[in-house]
Order: sequence, then structure tokens, then C-alpha cells
Amino acid sequence: MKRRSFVAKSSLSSIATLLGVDIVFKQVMPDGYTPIALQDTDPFKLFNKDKGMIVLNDKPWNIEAQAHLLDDKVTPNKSIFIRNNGLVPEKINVENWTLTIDGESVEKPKTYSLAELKSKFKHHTYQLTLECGGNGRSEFDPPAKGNQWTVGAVYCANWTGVRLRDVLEDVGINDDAVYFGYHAADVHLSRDPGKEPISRGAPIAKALQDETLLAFKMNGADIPLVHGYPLRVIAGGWPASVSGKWLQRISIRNIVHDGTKMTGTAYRVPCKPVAPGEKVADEDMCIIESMPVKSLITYPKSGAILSKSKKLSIRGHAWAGELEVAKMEYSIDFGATWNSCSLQRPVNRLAWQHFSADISFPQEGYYEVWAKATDTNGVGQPMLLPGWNPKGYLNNACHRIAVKIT
Ligand SMILES: Nc1nc2c(c(=O)[nH]1)N[C@H]1C(S)=C(S)[C@@H](COP(=O)(O)O)O[C@H]1N2
Ligand SMILES: [Mo]
Repeated sequence: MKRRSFVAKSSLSSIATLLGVDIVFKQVMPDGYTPIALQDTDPFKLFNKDKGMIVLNDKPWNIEAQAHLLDDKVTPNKSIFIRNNGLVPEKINVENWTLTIDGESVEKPKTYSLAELKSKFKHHTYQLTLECGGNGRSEFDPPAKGNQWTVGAVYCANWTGVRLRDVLEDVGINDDAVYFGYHAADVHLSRDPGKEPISRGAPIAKALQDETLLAFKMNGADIPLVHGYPLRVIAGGWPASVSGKWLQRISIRNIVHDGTKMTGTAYRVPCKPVAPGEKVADEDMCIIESMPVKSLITYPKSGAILSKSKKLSIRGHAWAGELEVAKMEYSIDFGATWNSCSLQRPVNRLAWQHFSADISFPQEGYYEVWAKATDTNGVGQPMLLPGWNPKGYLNNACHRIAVKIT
């Protein structure tokens, strides 16, 4: 990883944001000097992450959790994966931060300060599950290019903000609105200010849901810088790429939003199943909307050694995009037979659900515990791999852990 040894005076405010406190004698700090607290780019220190997180890339930062780090019902910041397409914004001035609503389907664009957004509209808090569309990509064969996420690009945090719907009502949008698209303050890897790292969105119906927020708090505190401080649009249950961090502008479009990573093959899967390795034409690729049913065993950690005299209590979470999880099962015989887990209802729509089961093993030896969720449409997780797709999205195969009973 590259050392960042020179810092321009102009980025002092973002240094203070990273440090969490002000640099008291910054006026006399030599120009170009990097405070030693920031001289090493240790991501665990920089982003307050658990040492067990796995760094997949450092430019841009892409860091994932492991299943056992996601055991909490509400994911704490230290276990939340990071997926950046570009560089974290360097100059954030909260006092001057604004959100503009514009686009073809808006008569008169309107700009709000952060303070206005917070004071003018009612606040709401929801637990919302965000999963990267590429979570699980590492298992596809033939392999797909991109971050090789295993299982850890998912979390469910508490998000507090105002409803996007309330703000759009205040602005007034035309009947021909079909999509919203976000624009954000992060910087393209090339540092070309004319290029956006990512600018995605969703159909207008998603924008108008109760749970779609313009959030300014995560887990009861300011959103951490790397997760979108000071403002983020949150669209739970959809690929997390729809939830734009460092939000500055939302365009209400009269066409499907055509921002960066909305077109071509990005965040799209073949409209009809294809054979592994098959070439698919751009026009036969469809935009990913609601994420598929999935689950994760968060206790015990895979590889646990346990005594046969005690029952093993497993636990974890399950989620199903826009739907709810209706049934949760486990298998200890490689999917030959399934037993039911107890499953809780979500605390609100689009929050993940918690499951548990007490398992007795017939004899000592090596076992795998497989977990399978089924959604309210009766669709269950595939046992080993779902349909192959060129970009390696939507791997919702059963999570599996190894246990040794002695
Ligand atoms: N502005 C901006 N928003 C963004 C991204 C980004 O690179 N820039 N990455 C998206 C993608 S692909 C994912 S998976 C999620 C990751 O959110 P997290 O870093 O809070 O886990 O943010 C989304 N929002
Ligand atoms: Mo993503």
C-alpha cells in the first residue's frame, strides 16, 4: 500500500474529519506535512474496522467482513464492508453541504442545506439491509472480473434521515418521472473532475417507499466518512450500489437513469439464464432490482471444534430484498435432508431477520452446516451456485460452515 506523505493545506479539514478531532496548531503546521497519525494508511485504524476485516483493494478501498464478524443483530461500524468505486471526497464542509433535486421531471430545481433538510422534514429510523450486488462473486466459475467478495459484503445498520418521498413532494415532480439518479462528491480514480466514479438510481416507485431515506445518521451517530458522510440515499433490499454515498444531487429522470455504472453490463444480469462462460449481448442484460433471498450463519465461526456432549446452537441472519424470509432451514448432511430453524420477523420492512437452531450430531467427526432461506414467494436459496452471469452478481448460494465434533 502506498504511503501518502504529502498533504496539501487545503485538505486539512478532511484530515480533521479522519482524526475525529481538530488539529489545534494547524496554522503553524509546515505546509505539506502529514500528521504522523495519518502517515500510515492502515485501513483498520483509518476506518475503525475490526482487524478481521479483509482488504480486497486499497485504490479504491474495498474491504469485506467475515461471517462471524456479522453476528450482531444491528451491524456495528467496525464490521461494515467498504465498497468504493472512486476516492473518498477530500474536502467536506458540512456547513456548506447542499442537496439539489433536479432533472427532466422537475419543473423548478430546488436546493436544500443540510440544516434545512433536517429541520423541515420528519425524521425516520429504519434497520435496512445493504448487500453489494457482487457479494459472493469469488465462487463463480468461470470467474468474473471485479472484487472477489466472499460472503462479507452485506450489513444491516440503523439509518436515520428524512424520506426522499417527502422531499420530492416539497419539490414537486411531474407525472412523467420514471427514475431517480444520484450524483455524489467522490472523486474519479483518474481525478478527472468531469468523470463520476458512480451515479446510479432506481425506478421512481422505489424512491417513493417509506423506507427510502436521505440519511444523515448511521447507528445513531454521524455517518462515518467512508460510508457517505454527511448525506446518503438509502434504498434497502436493492443492490447497495443504489445507495449513493456523499450525496449532493438527485435527478428525477423521465428516462431510465443513464449515469455511470447504470449502462452497458454494470449491475446487470442476463435477462434469461445462460450457460457458464457464454457471451451475452448488452441488450440482453437486465438491471438488477430487488436482491435475491439469502442467509448467513454468524455463529459459530467456520472451523469450530465442538464437544459432542453439548448441542450446537447456531445463529445468523436472513434477508430477501423487497420480500420477507418465510422459512429458514439447516442441513448437516450436505443438503440431503433439511430441518427447520426458528426465525424472527423483521423489525421493519427491508431489515434482515434473525434465525437460530439447536443441533445434535449423531457421532464424532467432520460436518458441514448449510443454511437455506426461502422467501414469501416460495423461492429458496440454491445449494451450491445460482445461474452463472458474466459479471458475477447475485450469488445467493447456501452459506456453509465446517464443524468438527469431538
Ligand atoms: N458515491 C458513491 N456511492 C456509493 C459507492 C461509491 O463508490 N460512491 N459505492 C456503491 C456500492 S457499489 C456499494 S456496494 C455501496 C457500499 O456501501 P458501504 O461502503 O457503506 O458498505 O455503496 C454504494 N454507494
Ligand atoms: Mo456494490
